[in-house]
Amino acid sequence: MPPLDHEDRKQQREESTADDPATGPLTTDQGVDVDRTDDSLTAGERGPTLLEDFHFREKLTHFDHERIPERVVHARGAGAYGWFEPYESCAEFTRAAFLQDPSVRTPVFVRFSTVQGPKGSADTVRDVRGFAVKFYTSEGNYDLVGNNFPVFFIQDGIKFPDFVHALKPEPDTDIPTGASAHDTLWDFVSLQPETLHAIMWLMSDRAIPRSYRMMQGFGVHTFRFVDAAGRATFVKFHWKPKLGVHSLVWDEAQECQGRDPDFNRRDLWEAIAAGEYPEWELGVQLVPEEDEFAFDFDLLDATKLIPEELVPIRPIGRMVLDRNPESFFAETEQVAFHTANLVPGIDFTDDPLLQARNFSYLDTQLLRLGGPNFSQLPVNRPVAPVRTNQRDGFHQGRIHRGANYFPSSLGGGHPDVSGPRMHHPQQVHGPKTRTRAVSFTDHYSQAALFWHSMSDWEREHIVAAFRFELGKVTAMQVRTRTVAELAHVDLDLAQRVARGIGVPEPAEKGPEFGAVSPALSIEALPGDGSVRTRTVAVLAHDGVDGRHLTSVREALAARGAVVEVIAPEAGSLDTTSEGPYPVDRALPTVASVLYDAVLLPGGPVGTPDLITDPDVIRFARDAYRHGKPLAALGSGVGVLSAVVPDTVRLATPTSGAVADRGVVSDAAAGPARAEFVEAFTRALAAHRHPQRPPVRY
Ligand code: HDE
Repeated sequence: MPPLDHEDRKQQREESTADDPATGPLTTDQGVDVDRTDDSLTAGERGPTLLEDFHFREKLTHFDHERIPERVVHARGAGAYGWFEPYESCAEFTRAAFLQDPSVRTPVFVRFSTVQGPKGSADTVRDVRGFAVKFYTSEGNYDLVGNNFPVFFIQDGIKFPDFVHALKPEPDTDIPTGASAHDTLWDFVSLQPETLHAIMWLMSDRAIPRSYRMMQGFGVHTFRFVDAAGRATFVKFHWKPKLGVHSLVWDEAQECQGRDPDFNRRDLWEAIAAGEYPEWELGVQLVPEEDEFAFDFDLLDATKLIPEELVPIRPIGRMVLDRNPESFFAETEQVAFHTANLVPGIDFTDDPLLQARNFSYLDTQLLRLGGPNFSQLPVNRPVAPVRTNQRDGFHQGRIHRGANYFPSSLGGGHPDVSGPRMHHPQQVHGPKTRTRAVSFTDHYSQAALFWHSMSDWEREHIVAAFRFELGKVTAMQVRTRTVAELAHVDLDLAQRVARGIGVPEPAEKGPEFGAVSPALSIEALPGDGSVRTRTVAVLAHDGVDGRHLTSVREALAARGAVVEVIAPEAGSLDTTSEGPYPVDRALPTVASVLYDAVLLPGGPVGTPDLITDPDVIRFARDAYRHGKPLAALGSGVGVLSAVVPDTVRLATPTSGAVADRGVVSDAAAGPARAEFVEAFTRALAAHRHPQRPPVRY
């Protein structure tokens, strides 16, 4: 089948470079079999190591050289392979081959990342997430190197080193790791209002995704599609996750950093390993060239989005990730993305941020991957044939044949240059100038658009995030200056933040911005309503009613959720009705922040232990505070109301299956009733229940 053939080619090329340790004994790098690797060659049993021990020297030398520089930004990441297929031909607006035929699947490699922290930092920090996609198309590699926010912090790439220096840890202490809550970042923000729109996103729950599988991706810049006739259309790219957009809450994200610093990476890996392949829809916003100036912002300004209400998103295809890498270093670490990896039919615009990126990515790979031949690494190698006159250099892996110059007659005139036109013949003129376009000077209206488009609970989280971040800033003038900037976005926002951080509330109103884009709220992105891959912790104990465990597990597993039975000790539980039942995890090894929901089954004995167990109390209370679904069955209902007294106000334990703001209970004994399972599934699908009354502990 042609589509699979194309995919297979990518895999076959990788396999040709993979080694098979099962074919024989350990060898040296020269292929010499090794008889013993635990002891060095010494002069006498207790004597010094001999210089001639080539196995020892090779082993140690290679180890000493194992590290390469980590990425200067986006150092920590996770990757996966998959494929992309268009829904229908996009020939109407682009000639890009991979967007023409719905029966052709193009292989992809995707790397998700955090930005600020080093390679060993935690996943669940407040940060932008990178969303970089490499399409191995039949016309060569196309990289869409995006983020999970649709806007960026600066407008011109020449500011990138300033911004990143301010964002990275303070230069004297190298503190904080993976965090933006420190003086230099906020100093920069308070002096550089163009950052404000992206800062609003950074303070929102978008900056703490529940899963890489549950976040949007954006190309950010305006690009150009070019059709076969050479007609260009402006385009913005959007990835929309099938599972919906879901986030953590800040308290949970922080605890997660300690409980499982690999939370997002593990989630991606485990989902793919379990056959739960994450999927995104690719959508485009198209703007005809003649409408370039139809907006009250500049299409070339990467701090602006095009509200979906103005230009709807047109779905054009889907991407599925279905294969984990085999070698983190060889694949995820060595993958080299570059905004200038384009295919005919997709082109740049003059966005000054994009122009800078087109320089930076190649430059950075030369250092990081040690020379100009990194495109030969398996993960970077195109499936399209490569015929180039580039030669030699460090780590040259190709044996080139024929001429190495153009034109050549001696090489038979190969390769010739008969490919399609690579660049759109855009007209360019103007004086050389180092200025910022006037059309780039509005920094507040879209920050305000974002604020006004949030639901109440999203706004509360944003205010809390500003208070947290600015509350950690030691320079009071930076706090005050930032709040003054926020007043230009929205006075209420600025005053609420000011009250929390001990600076005077600004009284002066900035301009009023009334625009709203409902599509920007997380509430507008619930996903397909399924509970697939959501994780449920069942807190059980000896003497539990086994029918609760089996019925809940069966019902939820049938819907694709992952149920884990957790007990104070590992091994198995004694149940009242079903004998011993395996325990998936021991309570001390897990925490509520690692699950999407918590369920308390019942049973005739043992509940007093649970009610007083501090781990159980913390588990259930955390789930409640973090807005997660909480459920109880049989005598578990009493346990729930004892350990989380606030739930009593929501669900009445005696009146059958009751569900209120994500708290679901059914005091009936025996297997979980369908009514209960349905209510719990709905609560789980909603992901979070932020409308709960404030917690008293
Ligand atoms: Fe990047 N960025 N960036 N960036 N970026 C890098 O390239 C840079 C920007 C993004 O998983 C670096 O290979 C400049 C916007 C992602 O390997 C570096 C500017 C967006 C990744 C670089 C930007 C991104 C990077 C570091 C301003 C979203 C990780 C290592 C002009 C649209 C890719 C590397 C991966 C990585 C430069 C701004 C996304 C230094 C100069 C805007 C997802 O080249």
